[in-house]
Amino acid sequence: MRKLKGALIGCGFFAVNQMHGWRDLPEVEMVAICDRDPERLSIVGDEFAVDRRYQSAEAMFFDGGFDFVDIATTVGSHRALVELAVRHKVPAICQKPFAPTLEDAKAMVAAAEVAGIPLMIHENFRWQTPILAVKAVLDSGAIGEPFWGRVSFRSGFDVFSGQPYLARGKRFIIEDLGIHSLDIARFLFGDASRMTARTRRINPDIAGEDVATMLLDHDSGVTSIVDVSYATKLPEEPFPETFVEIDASRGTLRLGKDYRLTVHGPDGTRENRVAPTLLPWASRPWHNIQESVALIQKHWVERLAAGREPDTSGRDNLKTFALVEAAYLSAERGETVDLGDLLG
Ligand code: NAD
Ligand code: 89V
Repeated sequence: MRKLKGALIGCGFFAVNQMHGWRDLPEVEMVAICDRDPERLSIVGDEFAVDRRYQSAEAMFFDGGFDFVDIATTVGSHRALVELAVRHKVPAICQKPFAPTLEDAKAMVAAAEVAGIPLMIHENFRWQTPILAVKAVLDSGAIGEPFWGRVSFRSGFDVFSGQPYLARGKRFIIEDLGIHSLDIARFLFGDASRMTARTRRINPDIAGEDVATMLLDHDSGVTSIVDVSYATKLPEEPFPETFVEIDASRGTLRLGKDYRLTVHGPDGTRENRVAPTLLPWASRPWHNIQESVALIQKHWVERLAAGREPDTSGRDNLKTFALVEAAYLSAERGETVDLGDLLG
C-alpha cells in the first residue's frame, strides 16, 4: 500500500498532538514540516524523525512531494496558507479558528472549491468520545425529540502559560473555545438561525472576553444555551470537560463531571462513564482533546480515500464560524442576530 504523504505547517504547542496522531495512522507518513522558528522545527523534526524541514511554506510547496498539508499555525496566517495550498492544488486541513473574519473564511472555501481541493477545518471537539456518546443516545431515539439543550464549559484552568497568545487577542473565549462548544451545539441540535449573546472580561490581565453566555434558536426547534468561562473557580477543576444537558420529549440526558452520562427515559435510568481513552502519548487532563485529534485525522484519511467531503469541511465550518461572528455582534449591539444576514 502506498502511504499518504503529509506535510505540516506550524510546529508549535498543539501541533505535537497532531504529529502523534499522524504517526499512529499506518496509512500516513509525514514527509515534511515547516515553521518560521528554527527551534520548533528542530524539536518536532527530531521527535518525529522528519528530515525535510523548511522555514518557509512557499519553499516547502515549491519542492512538493506530499498529498496533503496540515496547517497548525495560529489564525492570522490561515488564509494565506490555505490559499498557498490551493494554488498548489494540495488538499488542506486548517486548524480552528478558521480565519480572522467570516469574509476570509468564505473566500478560503470559495478558492478551495474552484480549485477542487478538499478543505477540512480541524474542529475536533465533536470527535471527543463523550460527545460522540451523547450524539449516539440522541440518534437512538431513546429520549425522543430534544427541545432544549445546554453545552457548558466552565473552568479556571490556566490556558495562558501554554498558549500565551490567548491573553493578547481582542477576542478570546468565544473565538478560541466557544467555537468548539458552538460546533458541538450544531452537531447535536442542527444548524441555528438566531443568536443572542452576552460577554464579560473577569481576568484583568488579558485583552479579550473570558466569559460568554449564548442563546441559540436551532432550525430543529431546539433552544440551546452555550456557556463558556475561564473565570470559574470550582472546588474540582473540570478542564477540559464539556458538560451537556438535554431535555427531550421522552426523557433527559446529562453529561457531567468525570464523563458521567445519565440517560433517563421510559425504560428507566441508565448511568455510565463515557471516558476517553488515554492514548500512549497523551497526558491528563488533555487526553480527551488528544484522542479527538487522532479521531478527526483518521476521519480525514478515510474521507480523502473515499473522495467524500469531511464532516467538518470548510463549507460546514462556515456555519460554526458564523455563530462566532454572530455572538460577538450580538454582545456588542445588545441585540439578537439573524444568522441568515451573515451567511447570505
Ligand atoms: P503556537 O503559537 O504554539 O504554534 C504556532 C506555530 O506556527 C509557531 O511555532 C509559529 O512559529 C508557527 N508559524 C506561524 N505562522 C507561520 C507561518 N506563516 N509559516 C510557518 N510557521 C508559522 O500555537 P498553538 O497553540 O500550537 O496553536 C496553533 C493553532 O491550533 C491555533 O489556531 C489554535 O487555536 C489551535 N489549537 C487547537 C486546539 C484544538 O483542540 N483544536 C487546541 C489548541 C490550539
Ligand atoms: O482547544 C483549544 O482550542 C484550546 C483550549 C482548549 C486551551 O481552549 O485553545
